[in-house]
Amino acid sequence: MMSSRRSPRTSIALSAVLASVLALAACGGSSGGSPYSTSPGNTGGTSTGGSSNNIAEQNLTFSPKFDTVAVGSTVTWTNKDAVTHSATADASGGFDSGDMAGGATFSHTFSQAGTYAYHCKYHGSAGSGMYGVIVVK
Ligand SMILES: [Cu+2]
Repeated sequence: MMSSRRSPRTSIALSAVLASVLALAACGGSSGGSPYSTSPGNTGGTSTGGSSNNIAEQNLTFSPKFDTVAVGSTVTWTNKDAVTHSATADASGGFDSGDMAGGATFSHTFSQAGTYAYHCKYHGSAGSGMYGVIVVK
């Protein structure tokens, strides 16, 4: 009689183990997210995120790299490097500063909510190198 009680307990324990294995598998299955993620700590940098209408192009980096602005905002990029940069939307037909020599500025007004990924055509490409993301909301 005593031994007959063990059986259900054992199967409950097994179910618990199985459930946690499945939970772990589910966690491991989710991939690392897109390079356009705006979640804090995405790159571990100190000045990658912000909410500014002014973005610096400095040390081959857009700063803030991940920017959040309100609908209708005009964002101005300023090239603080000596080399030529650009602020070019990843999406074709999007905004494009063209060549920006050292000291040059470029402005674009975002009239629609959305996520706008862009890059420098000389030092980056979509999602890598010198790139940035503007979230308009
Ligand atoms: Cu550049």
